[in-house]
Amino acid sequence: MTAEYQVHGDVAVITLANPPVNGLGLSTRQGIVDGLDRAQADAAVAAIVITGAGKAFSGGADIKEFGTDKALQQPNLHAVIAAIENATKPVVAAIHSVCMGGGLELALGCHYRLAAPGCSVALPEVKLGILPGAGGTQRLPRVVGVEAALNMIVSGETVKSELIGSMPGQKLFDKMAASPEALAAEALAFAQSIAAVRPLPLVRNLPCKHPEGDAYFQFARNMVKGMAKNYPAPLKCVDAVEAATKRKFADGLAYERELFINLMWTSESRALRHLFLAERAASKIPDVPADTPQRSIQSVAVIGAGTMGGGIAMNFLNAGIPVKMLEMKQEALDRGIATIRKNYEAQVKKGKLKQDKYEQRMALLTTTLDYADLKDADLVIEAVFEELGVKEAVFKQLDAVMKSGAILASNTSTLDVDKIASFTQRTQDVVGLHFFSPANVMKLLEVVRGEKTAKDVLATVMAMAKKIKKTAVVSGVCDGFIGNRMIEQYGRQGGFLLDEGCTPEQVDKAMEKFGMAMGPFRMGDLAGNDIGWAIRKRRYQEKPDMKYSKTADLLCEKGRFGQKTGAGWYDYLPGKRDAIPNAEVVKMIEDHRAALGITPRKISDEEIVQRLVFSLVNEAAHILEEGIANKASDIDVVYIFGYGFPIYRGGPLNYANEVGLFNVVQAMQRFAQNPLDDAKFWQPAPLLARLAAEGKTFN
Ligand code: 3H9
Repeated sequence: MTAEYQVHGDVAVITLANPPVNGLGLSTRQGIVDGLDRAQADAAVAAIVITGAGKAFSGGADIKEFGTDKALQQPNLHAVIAAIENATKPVVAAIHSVCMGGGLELALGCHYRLAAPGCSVALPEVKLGILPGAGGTQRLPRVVGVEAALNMIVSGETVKSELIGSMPGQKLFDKMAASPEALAAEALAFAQSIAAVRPLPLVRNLPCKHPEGDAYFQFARNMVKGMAKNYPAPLKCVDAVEAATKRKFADGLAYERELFINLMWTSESRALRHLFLAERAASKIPDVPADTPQRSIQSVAVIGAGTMGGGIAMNFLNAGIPVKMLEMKQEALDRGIATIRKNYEAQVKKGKLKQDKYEQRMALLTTTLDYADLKDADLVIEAVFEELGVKEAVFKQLDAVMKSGAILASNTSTLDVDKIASFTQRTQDVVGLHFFSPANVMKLLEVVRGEKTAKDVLATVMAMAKKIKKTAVVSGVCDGFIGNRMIEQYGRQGGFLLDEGCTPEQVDKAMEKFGMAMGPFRMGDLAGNDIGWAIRKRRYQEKPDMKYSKTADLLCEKGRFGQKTGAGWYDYLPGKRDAIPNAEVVKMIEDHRAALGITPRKISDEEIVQRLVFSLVNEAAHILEEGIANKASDIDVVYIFGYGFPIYRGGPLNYANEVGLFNVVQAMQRFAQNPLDDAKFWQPAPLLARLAAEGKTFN
């Protein structure tokens, strides 16, 4: 049983004990009900306290139980809350640290609530694509008012307990404890003080009205509709809270339950729940246990003050870690510093950063032209030109000067990290840290594990990623690692589609309608088409059999490198990012098509989406099978946080699971029949073929 029972004097204390956050799984729910029964049967007990062990009161329903039989087994959370409400002795919730979702709903079912300051209070279900399903939408408005409750429920955002405690007229907390440490003793004393009070107060009996009624909810609905876009849950939250103001409590509760169950079955909720677990799972490396010792990172050096180096440096400055930046020339350093300043100043102007914080961050930044000045850094990250010879020179220098035990990292996006490590005498200290541009904004960090990378280096950089608020995913060494290796196939399909009859605009629109932050051609213009060009030139040498469309090369030959040159697949006005279709580019594509003797055909958006997304899926299956990625969910995390894949689709592999792997393979077999496509590529990866044949998913 994951709830403990103790009696202190005449007060029984039920302690939720289901680490890490006291999720309300079956055994915890059963433990609460058993505790209530024991306390009521014991004549010496006058009142009951429910609290949580460790670092939470409760983080809510056990997310890992969703979709399993356990979630359905009695006592469900409704039954537990009913048992509390119907208890013959007063039940006091002693709340601390984290009180979220079902945890808050449980507390709202208690007769009294005592909260420690500093506790994070939320109904965050909407972030999982659902709504509070155990009375949260019906009880919270009764204790904090309709508007505050709707705000919390629709946003899912956390509010600190002391803030709620200070709201005039709030009835969520009957008392605030003096401190988290004082909570347990104060809860016992409070329980004794109200032990004899009858009738027992119930939140469900409080009134729930909004003075403007219909008008308010119409207004709220309009606001939420604009923001919710592809997510059904937020609008349902409005419906549920409105029901709290218009229906009898029991009817409102039943309506909430119906909405909750319907949302639970949506693909959007499955995607969000998948992503919640995937993001947390990404930080776990199968052969690097959680207790692996870590090296200390007190200072960082960055080689290269370009866009990438500057962005990387900002991450550490933001986290309060001193950075020393190295360049070959003073002018390059000056330019780099000016860019960092410009970025921070833009944040100050927007009110996102306080002036004194900006100054504190800049004070942590120093520069040098001399490698010897870097020697004491705990971590050095190289962000120089993407060419092996240049990397060799840098790593040889680093090997010569850096202190023993320093971690040497390369920000390479495609090059062989093992080769880079071999330029040093300390291959165990070398790792890839592939930041995504703009490095101070994008959440993804691909950690590239070399053949010799030491386990403590991996443990250290994974922990460091958390500190600088990145989501880190480990990739093995291969050309392009997880993300760029997959994007190459996606880009190739984009090229074939142009040859066969599409315009860049049609492809981009189809992908953006699917939910991508940007279609492939707008993305190329943003990243710089010359980068892909350089990679392709290398590929033409290394993989002469690989089939490519030549349109992207023709574009680059015209100098249309993208936004930075004001012209790429589209035109761009100075200082603006709007992509304006260009007739000459369309003509260039048509001429090339004619030169190849291809008669253009009308291609549906569905085909565009399937070819692009399933190309990611097939390459991902190879990546998984080769052990480059540890698990399927890591690949989804890479695509959501690094490539703008729609969150509500949960990543390419989650999407493939939703479509059904059998259907994915069928589509691939169709694409393989197209003589203008690459039939060899469309042979389903063995792993994919096997899973599809067995009726399984990537999970
Ligand atoms: C709900 O309550 C539905 C009801 O309305 C109706 C029911 C009928 N369950 O984030 P962290 C695990 S829906 C199980 O890194 P932090 C997490 O997987 C639920 N496990 O820590 C991870 O495990 P591991 C509504 C959970 O300190 C570990 O805890 N509640 C749950 O940065 C640490 O997580 C939510 O949506 C859970 N509910 O933040 C709360 N929550 O170590 C979602 C966490 O194996 N949770 N875990 O990887 C959070 O927002 C944060 O995790 C929390 C801690 C603030 C609690």
